[in-house]
Amino acid sequence: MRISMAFLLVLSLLSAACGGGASGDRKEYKLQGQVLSVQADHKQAVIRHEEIPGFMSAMTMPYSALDPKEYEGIVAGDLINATLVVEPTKAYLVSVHRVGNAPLAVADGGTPPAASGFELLTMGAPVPDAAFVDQDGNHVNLSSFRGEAVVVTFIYTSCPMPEFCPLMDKHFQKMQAKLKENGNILRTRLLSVSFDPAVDTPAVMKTHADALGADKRLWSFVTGDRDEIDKWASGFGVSISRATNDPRDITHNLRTAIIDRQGNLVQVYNGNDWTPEQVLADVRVMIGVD
Ligand SMILES: [Cu+2]
Repeated sequence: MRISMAFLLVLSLLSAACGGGASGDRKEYKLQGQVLSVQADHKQAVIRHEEIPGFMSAMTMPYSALDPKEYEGIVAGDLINATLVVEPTKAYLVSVHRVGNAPLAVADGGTPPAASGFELLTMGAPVPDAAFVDQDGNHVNLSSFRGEAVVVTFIYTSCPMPEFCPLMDKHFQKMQAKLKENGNILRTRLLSVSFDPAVDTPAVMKTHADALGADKRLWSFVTGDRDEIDKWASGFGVSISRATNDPRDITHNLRTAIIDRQGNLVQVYNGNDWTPEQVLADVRVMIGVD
């Protein structure tokens, strides 16, 4: 189930306001599911959970615990109940209770289903060209940005999880500000690729980009043919699955990559624990100012 537009609007308004005094915007949901894996430091567990009415469909994804103690004694296969707390800038579990244990299905390992036949790009190799439409409805290709370093990430504008796409948007917002500070001497283009073209039309992307203060000289939102985008994204390690009964229900991981000015892949970041400073430092070191 999709999160309501009203709630999304509240989320985006709050993040625009730096989240100050946002305690009234904490939401809680009951989560029931099976733990597929727990990190050694107990900070995160991959959980396959049932639908969370009013918030998200059944899916498998990593969840942080507010306190790592919550995951102590929890092992793969455990069936749990927990409370999912969603705040404007983060989501986490509290009150994790083990209610049983069941064998894990053979195919489960916490990894999303592999997109069959797609191969990861090799570091240093050229990134295949891709055709996009941007937030102004213009047709652009990856190769349109040749001559600029490109920092690319994959998102959809209605993603409900604060630590997923909305965090990528915030990181890109910060990178844009830092690039502008020095007149973009790094000659770097920020590229947010939506894998949800059915919803993310140019008009929707434009509204989203404007709300984030995206300056189109530095930061483009693009999408394209859904299957082509999925395939292109998979080269970076992006895995996207959509519920069969509702293709708007999207489960995805996060990848952010740096492409050099000649169009070669030079770096890929997994997940959401990279920082804008780190990525721009890597652009500076690996590609340079020239
Ligand atoms: Cu997302």
